[in-house]
Amino acid sequence: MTTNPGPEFFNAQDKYQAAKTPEEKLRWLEEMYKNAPKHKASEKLVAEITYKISKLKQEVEKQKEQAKKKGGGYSLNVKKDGDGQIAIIGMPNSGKSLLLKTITGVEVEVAPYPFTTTKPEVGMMDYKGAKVQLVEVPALIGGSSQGKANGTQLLSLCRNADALILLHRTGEEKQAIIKELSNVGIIVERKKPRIFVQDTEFNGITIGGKQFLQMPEKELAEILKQMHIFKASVLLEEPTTREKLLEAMDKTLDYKNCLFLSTFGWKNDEGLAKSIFSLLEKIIVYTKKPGNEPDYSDPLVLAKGATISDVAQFVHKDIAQNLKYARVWGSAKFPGQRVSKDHMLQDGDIIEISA
Ligand SMILES: Nc1nc2c(ncn2[C@@H]2O[C@H](COP(=O)(O)OP(=O)(O)OP(=O)(O)O)[C@@H](O)[C@H]2O)c(=O)[nH]1
Ligand SMILES: [Mg+2]
Repeated sequence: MTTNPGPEFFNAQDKYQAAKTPEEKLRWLEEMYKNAPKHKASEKLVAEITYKISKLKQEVEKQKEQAKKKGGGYSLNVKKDGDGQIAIIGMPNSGKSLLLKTITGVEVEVAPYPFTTTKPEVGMMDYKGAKVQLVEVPALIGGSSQGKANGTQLLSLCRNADALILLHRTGEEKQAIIKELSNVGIIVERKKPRIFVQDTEFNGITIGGKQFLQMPEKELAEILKQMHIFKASVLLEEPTTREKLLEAMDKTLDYKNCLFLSTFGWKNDEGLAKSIFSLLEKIIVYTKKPGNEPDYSDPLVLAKGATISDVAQFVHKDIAQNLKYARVWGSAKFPGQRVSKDHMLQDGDIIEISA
């Protein structure tokens, strides 16, 4: 019996052999893996590819780590302020300064020539009383991830931010920036895979959510073994191919929410402010004292999933300890319902704490 790979396989193999960087090699090896025949006679071929992939992954990760360390020389990072920091990024002349100026009112230079902005510019956006710090990152270019035009420091600003706004004049510009980000392990166009691998004390690998597994169990165990993981509990919450599993286990990746705006395609309105604020995955809630109106001027900005206990902590530690109950308008079943400490809040809720 022969292994009989198809033309896609050989095409990928040619590209692999011609590839110059470890990233490119990895990409084509993964392509070869996808197109390799999966039967008894080709086991050896597949095992070889798997081995090469795991070696290359290690090499790529090591490079990324070193790139991160190199960036430690000096830093442009902006101290965080407000309820979250969002970096505005894009190629030269993509309209970053105009966006920053329009939304926050900060005086920055907007000009038709490239590289007008040479250092991070900062402004504060108000959204329903929440404060969002916006930082214009000087222009990124093709090659930023290799350190071109201060790229290492600029991408470190991106890594440091809680979320990103990417301005682009064309689809190509957008893709080019996404590539620079992903070269340094910042992923914006997809979410972190919902695949969780946890060490356990028990021998062997247990798998929850097996219906999502898109490879033989033996292969999953084999991949973990190659990473020196022999005891683990694996939980799958989405279709899990080999590529997804490797991605989920890649600790060097940094997933960020990103709003993509076309240079001429945005309008300064409530919708834009809302889209920007929602990048932070936070909620805005208001507190009130018994018998008083809610204080709309001083909202609390909390992480999504926050509970009454979190609000009490914010108000006062002692109150948190002695908290008996709270009343909630909004997410409660009826206005002013009494709820317990672990009641989960929703955006816009009004909370009355009684100690
Ligand atoms: N008409 C129009 N012009 C825009 C828009 N956005 C940017 N521009 C123009 O494009 C040029 C560059 O805008 P900037 O905001 O300075 O761009 P930038 O991305 O900050 O540029 P650098 O700091 O040099 O990287 C300016 O001449 C702007 O007036 C827009 O939405 N509409
Ligand atoms: Mg600018």
